[in-house]
Amino acid sequence: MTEPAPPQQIWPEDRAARYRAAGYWTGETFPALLRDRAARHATRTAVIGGEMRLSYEDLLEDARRIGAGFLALGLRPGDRVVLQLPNEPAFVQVMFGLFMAGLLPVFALPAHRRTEIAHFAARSGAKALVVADRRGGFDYRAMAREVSAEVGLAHVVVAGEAEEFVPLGSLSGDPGLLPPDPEPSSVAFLQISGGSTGLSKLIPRTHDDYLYSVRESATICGLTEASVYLAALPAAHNFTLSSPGVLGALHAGGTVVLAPDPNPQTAFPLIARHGVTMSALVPPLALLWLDAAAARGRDELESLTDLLVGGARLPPEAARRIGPGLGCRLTQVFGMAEGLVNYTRAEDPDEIVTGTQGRPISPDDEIRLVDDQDREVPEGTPGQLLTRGPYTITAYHGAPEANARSFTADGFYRTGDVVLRLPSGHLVVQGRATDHINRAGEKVSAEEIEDHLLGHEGVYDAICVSIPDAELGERSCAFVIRRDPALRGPQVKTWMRGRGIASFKIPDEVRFVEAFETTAALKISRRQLRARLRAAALEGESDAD
Ligand code: OOB
Repeated sequence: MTEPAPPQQIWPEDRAARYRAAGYWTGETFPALLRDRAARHATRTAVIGGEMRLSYEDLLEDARRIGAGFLALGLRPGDRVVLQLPNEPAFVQVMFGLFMAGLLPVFALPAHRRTEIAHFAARSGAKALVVADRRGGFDYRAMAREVSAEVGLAHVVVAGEAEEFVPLGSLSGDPGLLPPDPEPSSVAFLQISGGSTGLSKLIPRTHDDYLYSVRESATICGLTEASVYLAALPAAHNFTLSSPGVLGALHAGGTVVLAPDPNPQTAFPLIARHGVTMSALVPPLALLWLDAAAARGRDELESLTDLLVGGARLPPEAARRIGPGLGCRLTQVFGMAEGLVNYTRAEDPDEIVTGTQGRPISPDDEIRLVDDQDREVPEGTPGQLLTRGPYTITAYHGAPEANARSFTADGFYRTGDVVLRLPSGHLVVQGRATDHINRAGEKVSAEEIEDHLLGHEGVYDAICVSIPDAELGERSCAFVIRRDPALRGPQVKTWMRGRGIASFKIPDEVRFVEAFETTAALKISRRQLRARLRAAALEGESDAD
């Protein structure tokens, strides 16, 4: 097998020169950032999780030890390491440990399972995987064993009881052997795309581009040394990691508190105990927090000044309730792991904060709204959002076909979102042009689910669509033509679970149909079929099983 090429992310030279000249790309790198903050804020608290509390100095020391430990295992700068850890201090320690050693984290989410982790490892050419031992009744070591057998990992490092693997606590090496700082224009890590067509793609982000978005995000959101950021959603997700997130808080010299889950019963006491000032949620969780605040009272939320909401559409009526209901300021965030992030601003009038998804971070974020033929739509008309700029990727890693689909010839990323732009530059997300299900902020590719369903011998064909859902925003519904008339919905779901995929990808509903409508002359595309089935489902025409 040939070694996969190392990830790269290249902007055309004229644009790169412009971004440097404008002061966006400063040449800072992640190792340099941590060293600098440890020097400036040595004894301040950087990270809190459970009963553990790390100062900036501690974090630097741990990162150096862990980074050197990875090198001592035989990994070399530039190697990829799939990082799948829950919201615990180990996540931050290992992330910075990998940065210190010039190793590239591939950020998986705790919900990912064998099939997805194997895909990330194979696609990135990862040499190692870092997991927790067991969380929420799931044994990540058993999963690591299966992944390793499938894709041949050289090392599995486990936070906790390691069994036959390498215990995270045992990693050590000579920090003197850590490599020099990486090139600021080199890839620092790989994010996972939400994926609207088929399997998730890998998103290479550079030190230059990511640190620009982190620094500006921290400024826009007003983070300072006094800020305490609660990571309630998974820390590895782009929203929680950088918008402004864990990295924004550390960039500002503030404190990160890691919540094991985002539910009010867990999060509210943490807010009260640690004086949390800011957190970030997807819309369904924001509504849950509102209900909890109404029921429990707002005493525990005294210190909370800012709540960011993003990842999926926040209806204006819900947006209006957040400020008064939680006693804090709402910021809407419309972002994507591929780059572009929009925020409403502190100085925006209320109707902009509640009625739009913000405006871009950078004056050099270029926005184009186009129709199906890539023609610009008239002012004031919704269009498909294309974007390029100083922190939006120009290509996915090792995916030429996806790149041809997802980027224009002149380097704009096709977000798949349909948006309206106000004269003020604020964007209002209207919907999307691609087929994914945004299930409470988790993006599920219709195609990926259909491919799984087609693997079932009792399934002749399947189409997966999104259906509006009061709690989740959207839920997934699979329309199935069965070969086996005895096949039932619960069986299909159980079988899907056995495929080793994140549980948010299991169809919420399975409906059986006799046939998919096709016209006599022209076979209609799966996209058109999805649109028709979605419309039919909304009218309640098919029978649920
Ligand atoms: C964030 O990142 P991803 O990569 O999980 O998902 C990106 C997609 C967007 O293309 C859009 O379809 C949807 O999620 N989205 C929103 C939204 N924010 C994201 N749709 C409507 N309203 C919003 N406010 O989800 C993400 C990354 C960084 C910051 C925030 C969110």
